[in-house]
Amino acid sequence: MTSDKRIVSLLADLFAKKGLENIVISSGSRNAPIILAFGNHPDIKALSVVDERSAAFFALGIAQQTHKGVAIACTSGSAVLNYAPAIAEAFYQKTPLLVLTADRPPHMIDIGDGQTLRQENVFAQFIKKSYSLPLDFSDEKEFWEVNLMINEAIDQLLVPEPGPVHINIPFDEPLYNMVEKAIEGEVIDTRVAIPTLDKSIEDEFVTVWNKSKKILFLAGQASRSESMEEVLSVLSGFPQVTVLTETTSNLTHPDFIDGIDNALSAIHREEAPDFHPDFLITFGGAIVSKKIKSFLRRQKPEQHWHISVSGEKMNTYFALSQVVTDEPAAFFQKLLSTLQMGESGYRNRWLQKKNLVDEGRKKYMESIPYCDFKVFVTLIEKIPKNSILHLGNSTPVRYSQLFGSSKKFQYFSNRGVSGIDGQTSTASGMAFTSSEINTLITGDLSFFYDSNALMNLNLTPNFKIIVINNGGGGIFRFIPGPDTSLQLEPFFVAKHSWKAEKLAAAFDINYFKVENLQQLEELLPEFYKNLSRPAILEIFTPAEENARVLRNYFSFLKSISH
Ligand SMILES: Cc1ncc(C[n+]2csc(CCOP(=O)(O)OP(=O)(O)O)c2C)c(N)n1
Ligand SMILES: [Mg+2]
Repeated sequence: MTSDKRIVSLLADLFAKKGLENIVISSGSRNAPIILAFGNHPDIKALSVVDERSAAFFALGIAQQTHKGVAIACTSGSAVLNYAPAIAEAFYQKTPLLVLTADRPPHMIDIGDGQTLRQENVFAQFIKKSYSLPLDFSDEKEFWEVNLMINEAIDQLLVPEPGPVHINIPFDEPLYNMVEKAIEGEVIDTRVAIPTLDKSIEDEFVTVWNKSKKILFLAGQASRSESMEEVLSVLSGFPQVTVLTETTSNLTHPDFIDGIDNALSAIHREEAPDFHPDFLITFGGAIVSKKIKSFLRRQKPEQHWHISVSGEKMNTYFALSQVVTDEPAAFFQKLLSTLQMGESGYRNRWLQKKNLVDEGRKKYMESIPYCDFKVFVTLIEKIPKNSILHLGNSTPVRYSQLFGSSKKFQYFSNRGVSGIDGQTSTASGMAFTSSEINTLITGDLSFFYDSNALMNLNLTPNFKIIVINNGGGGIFRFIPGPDTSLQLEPFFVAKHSWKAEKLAAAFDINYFKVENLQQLEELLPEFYKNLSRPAILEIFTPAEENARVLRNYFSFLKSISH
């Protein structure tokens, strides 16, 4: 059985035939045909999440894990607009989200009908492509047009790079009628082959490489890639090469500089020219470190090349010289044998800084009281191996950078647009589809903001939420500007004394809390042992101490390098 709306039964048919599996549906009436068609399809897994904002982030988490398109479907009106934050994140983080919004027929828009707004093209600024389906098809030709359009919409989710696609679908009443047989679509491959790279660009790359004495690779956000790790490990052995990574780049090797802010804090103004690259090579998504952005913008590299499949012009440092349209690991691998090793002290200079700050950090840690910094050290050490680690925006994703990348984790964070509005939902989506333990480390404001993530019957026991409750947005006590403002506590920090305990009880989630390091160390095994329910661990930390310790940390690194 399926909906009698032929358009939507065709859509569900092609969705399944093209190998997509998951749809997250939010309750509503206008989207009833979508619910009937997808919900009854034997090869489609339909999940129900009521809050559209959370549902879209939940789907984003599934897509991040599976690397396959995941659909979301909602009713008409403001429900649609609640998808916007996750769509923007999917767009900038390059995650395939198929957005299905039910609508009224065009003649019913802006005439005073209920739960209606202008939905066509509503996500235009941050969507790969928007489609509007007709109400029905009347002949063979129209059928083929719709069939082609749906094929193309689904293919667009992944090529040339992944991202969100919107299909707005008008439905006439009655909405709930069923028929026995679905409309069968025909699968068409609409993907266009990526043009092969112009050989002259490869030659030019090699020329620039061979005359550069200071070559800096900077790896943006990406999921784990063994081929990238392998080729970069070889290149990081070249004396003129330094590889900078962040935890969210998911690349580890002892020769990579994996604590960018640590190392940069120990580089003095007068020695900075020795560390500046003459050839900067970037790939991947967002970079967390603000320090590296200002370092590279202050003194620009002579050459900056960005490598990506879509060939986007990512001019982050206002020095972009060339864009290479290729898969980065394959591109480096292809050229590896032609890249010369140069004589240079560049690699060693960076590695010396890394060693210096690593030693310094150990010393510094011995001297500090209980605070966010210390809590983080314990968490990184004690969170079980092979965990997927989700890092909330604000300080969690920044603290994680200070302790280097560990092979024992895969790191995720919504760094596409860095919102605090959906990390819990996203992490819960990934936990849903993965067999590993998924730990989210989030700030209190971010947690309370996305508390509807808990209003979800699909939460799984492998989902562990660690809330670092420092009574508001601790980041604003640290960054220069708000820290000296009279508005600091009410408006920037948004100081509060809320606790997560009763929220956890409302949604039947195990709850633990700690207020010092000893309690934390004792409780962590129990928190992870109980795998029958998802769980929240709330860690209360002293707000003012946190900022002081972090500020002093960077001053300390500066001082030891003199
Ligand atoms: C949707 C959204 N609104 C506002 C912000 C701005 N913002 C960034 S961090 C932050 C504070 C977060 O506080 P918390 O989650 O407690 O983390 P902490 O700073 O204490 O680590 C705010 C409001 C944002 N990034 N996204
Ligand atoms: Mg906080």
